[in-house]
Amino acid sequence: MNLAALGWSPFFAAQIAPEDAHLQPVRISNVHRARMSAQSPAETLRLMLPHHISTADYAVGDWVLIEPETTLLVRRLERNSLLQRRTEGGRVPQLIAANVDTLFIATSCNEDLNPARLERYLAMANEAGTHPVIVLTKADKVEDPAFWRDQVTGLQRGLEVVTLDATSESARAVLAPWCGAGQTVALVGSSGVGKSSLLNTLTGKTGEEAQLTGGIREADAKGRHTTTSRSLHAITGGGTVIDTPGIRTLHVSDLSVGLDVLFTEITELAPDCRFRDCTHAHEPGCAVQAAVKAGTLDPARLERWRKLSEENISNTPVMTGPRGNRKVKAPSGRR
Ligand SMILES: Nc1nc2c(ncn2[C@@H]2O[C@H](COP(=O)(O)OP(=O)(O)OP(=O)(O)O)[C@@H](O)[C@H]2O)c(=O)[nH]1
Ligand SMILES: [Mg+2]
Ligand SMILES: [Zn+2]
Repeated sequence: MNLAALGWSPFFAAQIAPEDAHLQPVRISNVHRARMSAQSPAETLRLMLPHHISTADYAVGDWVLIEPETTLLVRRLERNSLLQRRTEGGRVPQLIAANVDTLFIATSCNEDLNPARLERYLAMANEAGTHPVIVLTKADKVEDPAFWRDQVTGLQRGLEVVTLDATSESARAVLAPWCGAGQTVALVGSSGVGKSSLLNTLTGKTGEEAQLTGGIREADAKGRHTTTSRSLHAITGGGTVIDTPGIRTLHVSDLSVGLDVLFTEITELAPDCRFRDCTHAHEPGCAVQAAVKAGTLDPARLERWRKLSEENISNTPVMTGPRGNRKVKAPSGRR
C-alpha cells in the first residue's frame, strides 16, 4: 500500500510546509479517550500524544503528521469533509469520521426502516459535503427488495440506493463504484443493520481479525450495539472503509445546506411564496402549500421538513446581541 491508496491526495500534500519535511503523514484509524492509533502504508501505529491535546478533537479518517522515530503526534491536517453530530447534553459535536468521500447509510429491508430517520443521516452527509448512498441490507431475507427500495428513493433528489446481502461476497461488486483506490467510505446507521458485516465483506476479514457482529432482537428487529468504537480498515482491491457504532437517535443541529439539499423540492418553491420569510404553514400566497394542494408535493415530506427545521433551529446555539442571531462557535476542549 502507498499513501495515495490510503486516501492521501494533493489537498493534503499542499499543507506540508518545508519545515515539516522530517515528519510522516499517517491516517487516524482508532480514537479512544486516552489513546489513538494510525495507519501508515506499512503498519498500524500507536501514537504518542502530547499532554495538551484532547482526543475528542480528532476523528477516525483524519490525516496527522507524526515524528517517525517516536510516533509523537505533531499536528492535524485540514479536513476535506467532517461528519459530526451533537449528542444529548454534549457541549461540543461528536466527530464521527473525517475525509470521507461516500457515506453508506445502512438500513435493512425490514420493519425497522424509517424514512424520517434516514433523512437525518442524509442531512448530516449533505452538510459534511459527503456523497450519500442508501444501502439496503438483508435483501436476501425478503421476496421483493424493490418494495423496500421504493420507500427510500424519493427521500432526496437523485438519491442512489442499492440493495444487497451484507454477509455475501456479492456485496463487493454492488459497492465497487464507490470503493476504488484512494476512496474513503464510511458506514453509518442503526444498530443491527449490518455495518460490521459489510465491513468484513469489503475487507475480507475473518476470524480474529474480523469486526464483531451481533444478532438482532426477534421482536422489533433492533440490534444490540455490538460495535462500540469507530475504526478504519483497508478494502480488498483498494480504498478504505470506516465502521461506526449504531446511533440510537441522530439529532440535527448546525445545518444549513444539509437541509436545503435534502428538501430541494421545497427549497426551490420558497422564492415563489409571497412573503420572503414564509413558514409555508398558513401564509397567503404560499407556493409550497399550493404545491401540496395541487398534489405535486407530498404533505408528509413538508411535515418532516418542518420538524427537522424546527429541531435544527432549537439545537443550534445562537447569541443575541448587537449582531443578532450570530452563531456561536462551540468551545473546544475536553468533554
Ligand atoms: N441475512 C443477512 N443477515 C445480515 C445482513 N447484514 C447483517 N446481517 C446479520 O445481522 C446481524 C447484525 O449485523 P451487524 O453487522 O453486527 O450489524 P451492525 O450494523 O454492525 O450493528 P452494531 O454494531 O450494533 O451497530 C448479524 O447477525 C448479521 O449476520 C444481510 O444483509 N443479510
Ligand atoms: Mg457493528
Ligand atoms: Zn410558503
